[in-house]
Amino acid sequence: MAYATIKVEDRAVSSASPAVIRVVTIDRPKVLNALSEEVVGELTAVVEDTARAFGAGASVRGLLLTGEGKAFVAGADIAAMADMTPEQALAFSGKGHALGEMLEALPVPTVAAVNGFALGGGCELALACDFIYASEKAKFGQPEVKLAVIPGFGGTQRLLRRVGLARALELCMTGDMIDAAEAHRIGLANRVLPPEQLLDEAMATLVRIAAQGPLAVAKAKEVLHRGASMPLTHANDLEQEAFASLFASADQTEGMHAFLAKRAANFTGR
Ligand code: CO8
Repeated sequence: MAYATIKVEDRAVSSASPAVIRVVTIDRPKVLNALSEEVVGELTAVVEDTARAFGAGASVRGLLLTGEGKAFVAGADIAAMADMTPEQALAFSGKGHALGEMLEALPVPTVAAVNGFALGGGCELALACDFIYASEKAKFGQPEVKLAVIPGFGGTQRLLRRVGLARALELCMTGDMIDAAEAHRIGLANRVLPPEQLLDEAMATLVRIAAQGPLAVAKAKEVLHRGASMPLTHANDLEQEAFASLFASADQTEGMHAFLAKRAANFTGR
């Protein structure tokens, strides 16, 4: 598929395996990769395609999201939003929410490799990924109040869930930017890395996950994301059912018997 605002590359995990990691680079560096409707539409298309490919048994095992140039994403495109009506803003925000929910529902792990500014919709896009690896040069923030609006791409709710109410309130109400070290300290970023190691380390994690049972990885992701907004007893029920369902997979038999036979497991995703 040809895209105008993003670059998409499937990178092999190793020469011995058909598995690939899909690397998606947002590519509008002149406007610091600001999210226009077109970018949101293309990201949605690539996430949908990845979900379809996994469902059809293709070997895509992870998605890495990053930005070209000095920004990850400096927010939604302010030029495109400046004259929006409330109805248009509602529709735009809806597209952002749909993308965020699709990323969370994707049955493969997603990493935001935040190479620079992740502001507004950019911070929200990173928050919709399973984990955030930050370059030492990264800067995070929800500066929407400076434009007299609020986050509209899931930021208020995902920040709240990731860093807690007090920190989310502070970030969303001051609009202050924080650096990578602070993002790590408050639990927004999983790791902080020298810029030249960022993509390699994000890839290395996805490659490590790609060696695990794919159905189990997908279930772990699903149970954690869905359980996060459920009462504990319901979330435990979800875990129990997911745990049991994996015992119907060939990979569970293979994984456990390989362990007992002291050999490497050969997972097939079935
Ligand atoms: N939208 C449009 N253009 C932008 C944006 C943006 N968000 N950010 C930067 N640009 C443009 C600048 O206008 C500039 O263009 P030009 O060269 O034509 O003047 C170019 O990118 C380079 O930017 P700067 O010259 O400003 O670069 P600096 O290094 O001086 O500053 C900053 C970098 C601090 C990141 C600065 O550009 C900035 O503050 N940007 C805006 C950040 C912001 O407010 N983001 C939040 C936007 S609101 C939002 O994201 C709400 C999301 C809601 C829903 C989304 C649903 C999908």
